[in-house]
Amino acid sequence: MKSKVLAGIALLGAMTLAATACSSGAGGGSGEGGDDTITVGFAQTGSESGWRSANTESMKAAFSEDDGFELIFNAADNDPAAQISAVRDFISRGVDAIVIAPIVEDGWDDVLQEASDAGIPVILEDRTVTASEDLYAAWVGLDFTKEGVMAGEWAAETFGDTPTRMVVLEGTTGSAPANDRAEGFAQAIEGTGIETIDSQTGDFTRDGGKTVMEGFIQKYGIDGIDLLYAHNDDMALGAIEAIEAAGGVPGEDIQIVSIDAVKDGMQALVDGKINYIVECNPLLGDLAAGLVRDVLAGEDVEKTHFVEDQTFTQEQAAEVIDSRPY
Ligand code: GZL
Repeated sequence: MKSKVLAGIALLGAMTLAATACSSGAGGGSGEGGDDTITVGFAQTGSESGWRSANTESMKAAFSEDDGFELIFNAADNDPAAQISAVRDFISRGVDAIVIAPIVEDGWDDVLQEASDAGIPVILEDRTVTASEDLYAAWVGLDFTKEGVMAGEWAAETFGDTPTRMVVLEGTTGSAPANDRAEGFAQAIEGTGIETIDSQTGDFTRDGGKTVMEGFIQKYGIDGIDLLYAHNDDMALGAIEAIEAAGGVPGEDIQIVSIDAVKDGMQALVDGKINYIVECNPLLGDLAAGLVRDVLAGEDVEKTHFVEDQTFTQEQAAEVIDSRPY
């Protein structure tokens, strides 16, 4: 499968210019807007995290009326069945294109086939699916396995052969980021002294991270845990509340490595409560809009488009936190 690696925000800007320059009306106005308006149904996961809010904002800004779109937005509240029925609703409304951030990887074959049969192209943004790649036009997002590897490499370098008791706050069960971040991290810590003593989903939410961490602390005690690997910042932030409520010092008694690099996570990193963060760039709106235009214009687009991520230590976070766009 050919893929394209898109580096950083600068390229996002270039894609925006390209997308804006593309001929409008490529959708033929078969949706609900005027002749040249491209009607797009966007099935978002929900509003589970700070990352999701930034992603939704980016998508709404890119699929704006000023840019020739009519966006029909649905947030599925992290409910896979509700998300699939939202896509079916887009199909019945005859939109020009459908964009999906799939909550979980499985269960998409039938509805994607229905969209294909209806002649409505589907673009995936953010998370991936296990359905055949013939059933969607393109995907743009992040390399979740690589994010897990980068987080694991920090842990391996930090703890090495030292016996280290780690607990894991997993993302939404069945989601690509949860599966791939677990896999990448495990690859990176192979042969080290890091042992996973417990692992449970916090569903990518702050409350979920706090509740699960409270359970870990009840079971092992602050002194029984050396390291927390959180699949996203929101769960790490919830865990920090639980650690502090139990009289522990996050970032010291229990070191924390997380993924996303949203503003609140980066602030906790600056404050020394998180030790390392791997970025997961949510600003995918311009790329997704460009792909919708290209696909509707009949252009030959590559199937996968990776956006590159970076990593942050506490020192690096202090240098950049005020200039970051999310
Ligand atoms: C990753 C995205 C994940 C984020 C979470 O691209 O799907 O979902 O890491 C979000 O914060 O809830």
